[in-house]
Amino acid sequence: MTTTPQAARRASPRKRRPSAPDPSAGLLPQTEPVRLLNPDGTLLPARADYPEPPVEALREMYRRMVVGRRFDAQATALTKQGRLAVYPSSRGQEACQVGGVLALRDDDWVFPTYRESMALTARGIDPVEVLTLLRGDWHCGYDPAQRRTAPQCTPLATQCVHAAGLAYGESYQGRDTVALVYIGDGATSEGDFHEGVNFAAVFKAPVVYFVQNNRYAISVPLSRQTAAPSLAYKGVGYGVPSEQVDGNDPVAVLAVLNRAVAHARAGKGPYLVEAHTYRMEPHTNADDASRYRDAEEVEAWRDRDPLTRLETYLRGRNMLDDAAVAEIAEQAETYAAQLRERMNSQPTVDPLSLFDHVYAQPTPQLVEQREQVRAELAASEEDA
Ligand SMILES: Cc1ncc(C[n+]2csc(CCOP(=O)(O)OP(=O)(O)O)c2C)c(N)n1
Ligand SMILES: [Mg+2]
Repeated sequence: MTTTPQAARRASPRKRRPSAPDPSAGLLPQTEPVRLLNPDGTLLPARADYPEPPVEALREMYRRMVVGRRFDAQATALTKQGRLAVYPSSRGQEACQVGGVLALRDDDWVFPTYRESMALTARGIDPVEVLTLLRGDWHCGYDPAQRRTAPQCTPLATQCVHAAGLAYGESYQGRDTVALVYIGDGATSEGDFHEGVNFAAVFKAPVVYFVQNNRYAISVPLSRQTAAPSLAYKGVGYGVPSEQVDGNDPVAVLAVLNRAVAHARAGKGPYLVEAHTYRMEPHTNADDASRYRDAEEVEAWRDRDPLTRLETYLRGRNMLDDAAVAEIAEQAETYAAQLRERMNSQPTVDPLSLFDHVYAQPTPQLVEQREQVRAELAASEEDA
């Protein structure tokens, strides 16, 4: 009788082969977003992987979030008064806006998008400077090298490659600075996102890619943006450890970002964090969000407000009382009043300055265009 190989295998007890190590171990995000606070602001059981940040840091986070929300409302109002050309609000995303900058040192770099005005003010940049670009000027308002903050990026995802290059350069020169990239859910479909993450992974550039998944890319909902189980999975294919976090839980946002930044600073390469949050306002003042989403959906997210959540938590830890809440609210009012006053005086801008600083040696085309504008301005002055 002949025995088939299959039958022989069945007859002899199978030896257990030691399983090969899982190459994705340590890269995959948790199946549920990390959460340290319940939606009502009470603390969940402590976890070893994400220690709770110091309560003093969380109190400062609360202060910056309150001031940030007031700043955001003021900027929206300034747009209605014609003082800004456009304003993309980040109301509802305060935990991410402030958490991103609090996780960094002053000498680290931030690569923001157009939605990060609040983050930049939370970083201590003068709010009038932050709003310069949105006011319609040709420059970003602040000195990027001095503030370690790139200009707010409008072309989607281009900041991903800029950050990879800069962070690689910093580490090449022996410095331990980290670059944090803010990016939206929609922009993770762009080629530059993938190229940036891939480069950073291969060359171990210390970048934290911080995806604020606010569920919309203008009118495009997340369900039409990706078939991935979560945007955090996009890092795994490039060998980048990735995590997802409840983006309206300020304690968790800071804890997860602290770990991501520490990883990058230790020379272990980039990290990707997806924060699940929600854009409470329309895309910008030029958008009508009621055309593509229901009021009930927005209302449901109002109940997950990151500010109320942090306030409840801090009151429970005896780090905040009525007097402190009132004092911080007053600070926010003063901040907004000063901004209003300063923005109400119109700067005089020479249109010809548009051509300055483009090149050290202007190209013949630029010289020609400058001359055209100068002639038009002179003609319109004569007509007046
Ligand atoms: C390369 C490029 N393509 C298209 C646009 C137009 N655009 C501006 S904002 C936006 C949506 C981006 O959505 P998301 O990345 O989710 O960021 P959010 O606005 O929600 O913060 C689009 C398509 C652009 N600015 N740049
Ligand atoms: Mg979005």
